[in-house]
Parts: sequence; structure tokens; C-alpha cells
Amino acid sequence: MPEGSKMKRPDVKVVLLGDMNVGKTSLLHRYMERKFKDTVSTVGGAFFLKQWGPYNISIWDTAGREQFHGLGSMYCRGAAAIILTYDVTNWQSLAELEERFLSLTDTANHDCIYALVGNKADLTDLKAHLSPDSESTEPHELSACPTPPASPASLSGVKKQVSPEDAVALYGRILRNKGLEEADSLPAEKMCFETSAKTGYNVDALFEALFDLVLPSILRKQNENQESPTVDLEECRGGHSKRARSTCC
Ligand SMILES: Nc1nc2c(ncn2[C@@H]2O[C@H](COP(=O)(O)OP(=O)(O)O)[C@@H](O)[C@H]2O)c(=O)[nH]1
Ligand SMILES: [Mg+2]
Repeated sequence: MPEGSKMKRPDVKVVLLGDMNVGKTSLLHRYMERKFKDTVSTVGGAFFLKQWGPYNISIWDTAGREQFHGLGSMYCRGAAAIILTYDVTNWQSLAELEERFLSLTDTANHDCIYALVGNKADLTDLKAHLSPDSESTEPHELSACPTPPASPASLSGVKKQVSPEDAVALYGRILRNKGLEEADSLPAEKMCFETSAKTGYNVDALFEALFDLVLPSILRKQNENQESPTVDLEECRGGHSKRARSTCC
């Protein structure tokens, strides 16, 4: 691609799915902008492009509101990884993943990778609460399940409603839903995370682990010499989304 070209061709697509308010937009902001804002809104969907080594990864944020649900399966088309996000303080947000969002992922790649992410861990877990709100790229232990010790008294007092075991059990059901054998798939311990967009806890670890895991998918696609859709960033800027990278705010 010539230098200075406005056209960027995503090599692979990663999608964030989950109910409204679980923190999808905040996670993306935290990772891309290294910041947390208390009020962010998502209009329809927005994507960011992340350069990962020689590759361009598009990360799609979606709006969890009812009116955008029809678009969910469109966002998932051709996805190499889907981040199913819930709020650890809200049991229903986990249930919704199975009840409403899983069916939207049928349009993803046949070898799509699924990650389950319980966000807002800062409200329930001391380690996530104390995680430095910094630029640090030091990964926390990837085994976000099991959870760090909780100390609700010193935290928000908000009760943790979803345990790591609940997430692991759902991960198993997702694999079965997709007709995948657990033995041949990525293990739940590697694919279940607890994060805090607020403090940054496990956020880099989540995205970077996923990026590494989708590399084979990129290579396979390149081998097949498949064309991936080209995104004209300039057009996105001029169209209904003002900034391709941050139409969400
Ligand atoms: N305490 C806490 N609040 C969060 C976290 N992530 C998001 N929030 C808050 O939850 C609300 C919804 O976040 P948002 O990113 O808009 O959720 P989305 O609808 O899934 O995109 C906002 O008020 C955020 O400030 C987090 O990790 N910890
Ligand atoms: Mg949002």
C-alpha cells in the first residue's frame, strides 16, 4: 500500500457484543485511547483500526440497544473473534449473551474465537479496583478466571452477581452451540476474562491475547488470497460518522 494512502485494509475483524451498559465502548476506549470516561455513548456501531505488527485489526463496537439488534449479525459477518461482554455485577447481562446475542454470531467465521469478558471487576474485586489507572502495558495474569480475592467492604458495596464458574459454564455451552468439541477448542481458562475499563485491569491482556490468537486466521485468509473489504477512512469521516475511529463519543 503506498505511503500516505487513506485506504486501510483490515486484515481481520474483532467484534464486541453484549448488552447495553456492560462497558463495551469503555473497554475499547481504554484500550485505544488509554482513558476512561464516565459518559460515553455508542450510536449504532463504530470501529477502530489497530495496527498489530504488520496487520490491521478492525475492532467493532456495537450498541446493545434493541433498535440496533438487527444490525448485530451484520457486525459479526466475517468476524475472526467475538468478545461477548457482560457486567460482573449484573447476572442478567450474562443471561442476555446466551438468550439474545449468541444467535447474532452465526455470521462470524467458522473458526471464530469467542472470549467471555466480565467487565466492571473494579466494583467487586480488590485487585481490579487497585489496578493502576496507567499507561502500563504490563499484562495481568491471563487466567482472569479464577477471580482475584474480593473485598466488597472496601469497594463499592456492589455485589458480584456472576462468578468465574458461571462464565466458564457459559463458555462450554457456547462451544456446544457452535458444534465445537471442548477438547479441540481454546480452553475456558484462556478465554474467560474479568476486566475493568475503569482501572485498566486486564484490558491490554484481553485484546492482545485475542490479537495473537487471530493471527492464524489472518495467515489462512492471506493464503486463500481472499479479498477483505476495504475501508475508506476518509469516506467514513465525511459520512454519517464524523471520525472513523471514534464515532462512539
Ligand atoms: N465501575 C465501572 N464502570 C464502568 C466500567 N466500564 C464502563 N463503566 C460504566 O458503565 C456505563 C456504561 O458503559 P459503556 O461503555 O457506555 O457501556 P456499553 O453500553 O456496553 O458500551 C458507563 O457509565 C461507564 O462509565 C468499569 O470497568 N467499571
Ligand atoms: Mg457503547
